[in-house]
Amino acid sequence: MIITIIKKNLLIVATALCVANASFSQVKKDKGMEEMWGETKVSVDALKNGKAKFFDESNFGMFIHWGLFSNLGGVWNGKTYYGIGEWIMNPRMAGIPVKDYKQIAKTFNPTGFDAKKIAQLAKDAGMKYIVITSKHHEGFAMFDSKVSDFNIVDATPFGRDPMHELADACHDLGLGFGFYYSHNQDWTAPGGTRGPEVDKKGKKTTFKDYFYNKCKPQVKEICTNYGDIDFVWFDTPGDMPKKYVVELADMVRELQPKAMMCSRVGYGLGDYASVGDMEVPTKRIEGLWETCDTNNDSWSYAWYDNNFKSPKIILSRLVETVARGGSYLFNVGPNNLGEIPEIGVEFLRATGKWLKKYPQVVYDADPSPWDYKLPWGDVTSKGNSLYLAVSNWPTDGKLYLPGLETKIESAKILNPNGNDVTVHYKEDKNEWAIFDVPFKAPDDLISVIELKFKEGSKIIAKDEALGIYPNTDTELITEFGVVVNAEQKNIRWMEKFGEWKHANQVGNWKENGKVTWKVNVQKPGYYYVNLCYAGEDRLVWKVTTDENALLQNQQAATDKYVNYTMGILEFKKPGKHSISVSLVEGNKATSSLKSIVFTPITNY
Ligand code: H79
Repeated sequence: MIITIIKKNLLIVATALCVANASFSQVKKDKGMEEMWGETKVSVDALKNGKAKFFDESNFGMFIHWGLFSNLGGVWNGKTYYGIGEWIMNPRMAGIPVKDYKQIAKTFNPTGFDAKKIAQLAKDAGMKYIVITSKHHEGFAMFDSKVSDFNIVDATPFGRDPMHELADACHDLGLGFGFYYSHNQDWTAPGGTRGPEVDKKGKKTTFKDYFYNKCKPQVKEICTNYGDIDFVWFDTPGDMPKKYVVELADMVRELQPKAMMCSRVGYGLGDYASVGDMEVPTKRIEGLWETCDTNNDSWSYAWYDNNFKSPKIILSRLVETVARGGSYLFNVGPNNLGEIPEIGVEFLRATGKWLKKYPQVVYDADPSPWDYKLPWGDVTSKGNSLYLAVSNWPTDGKLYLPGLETKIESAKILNPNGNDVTVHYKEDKNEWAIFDVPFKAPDDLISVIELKFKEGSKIIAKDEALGIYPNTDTELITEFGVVVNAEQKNIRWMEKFGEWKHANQVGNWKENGKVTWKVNVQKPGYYYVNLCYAGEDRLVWKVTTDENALLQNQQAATDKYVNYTMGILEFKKPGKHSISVSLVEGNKATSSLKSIVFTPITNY
């Protein structure tokens, strides 16, 4: 079966050529991630029966990580452990023995928990649904469970079921609601992955024991006792045997036919793909997908973690996700009292204020006609409109847009407090549209320019050539270059325990290895060229253009990606060019190139 999904209007084109197991559209991801977070095949069945509509249009939801780990807040026995707080029990963090960990419940009394307040915050933030951890890898049920007494009602002085309160609050406010459930890992239940290998009586246990004694019956509870739910968000399937995943997914579909399951259930059984933790993809992804991100660095509350994303960063990452075709699930971590740190609350409220002004940029919006973000911000679309969401407002009164093929009919700055402001523009012969914009950004956070096109026209951006901008830095990532005699690969790494960084890079350089980008230069002249790379010792890189410009230089290299200046490069003519980077000297195996950055040199 050949299937095309045109994401937002849920159009499915299927030919009659039926092949078993082909009712999936594959989302591109590297293998390593699949091992960790599950395959990312997206079933189109969800689209067919329409249950994906709510998810697809919402584009913005609240994720909540809350559990016993929140009572620790990153501290065990007086020592702070840095990294994702919900992993504090892990041997690579505090290494807390199961029996000690279970004791934490005795002091967990989140009297500040106010479900209505949290649901109202999600609503004020412009989020359309909430997904909360009903049981994370620690194995502690944050709901009233008859299956295991290691739960918030039976094991804590709190004695309430906060999941009930939150489900009700969401339903009252018209928000969607769903549960996260760690189905494979359970570190305190015998037989759970990374859990004890023997039961209380010392009898050896298997994954099967955990699955039938705890996982499946608890998933039944969350799918039965909380009314209609919109999401069941499983995580880290690892090497959980397929038969259990199938059994679990079947049960969820039976009990909650409208609930969307993310791909992390495993074996391609999800309704939509979940890309890597904290990853906003750099390139357009087809199909239904989501990225989950967190409001600071950890998922769960950690006392020291004050690195909150500002409203501008939240909005930029949200718009960027929507512009690549996805939905943004944004996490908060209530503390030991059940309260979300105030700074996170304030920033979310400001985020919501902006979304109230410009809802059309995000809700039910289609992706950008460009596959990637632009230096000044990002673009979403709806019908015959494009929304330019400008987070880096130009300081010289000009906003540049490269490669637009469809003719613009009009442009205006959206002004929710008054009249929209018409923007004058011209389209030059090298396929740039140039807008005359005010020197001061119209909006303190992200300003929006709406471009209108002829009714019914398909808005197309030519992106075989990447714009080199005359008034801002242009970063070209290796993902959009053509690579020969070297290896292009998405990689991820941790700089703090569990906090993932992602990059597309070119490594494993061979003789004559080269990355070449096609570019469209708006203005000829001099540009500083920086290369962002990691490697060893010192490296010599060479940059050349089709106009025979040559730049070659040696700089230091470390195992972290750093921007190094190579020198000045001249483009003699405007328009299409090619630019190549190669490694001349240095350890070819460990050198990794991430991007090239052009900074225009003006006013000399
Ligand atoms: O709930 C959040 C994370 O706790 C969870 N997913 C998000 C939404 C998650 N569980 N596992 N992972 C993410 C992958 C993490 C793997 C690692 Fe590790 C944990 C890397 C370092 C710590 C396990 C232990 C793999 C290497 C060491």
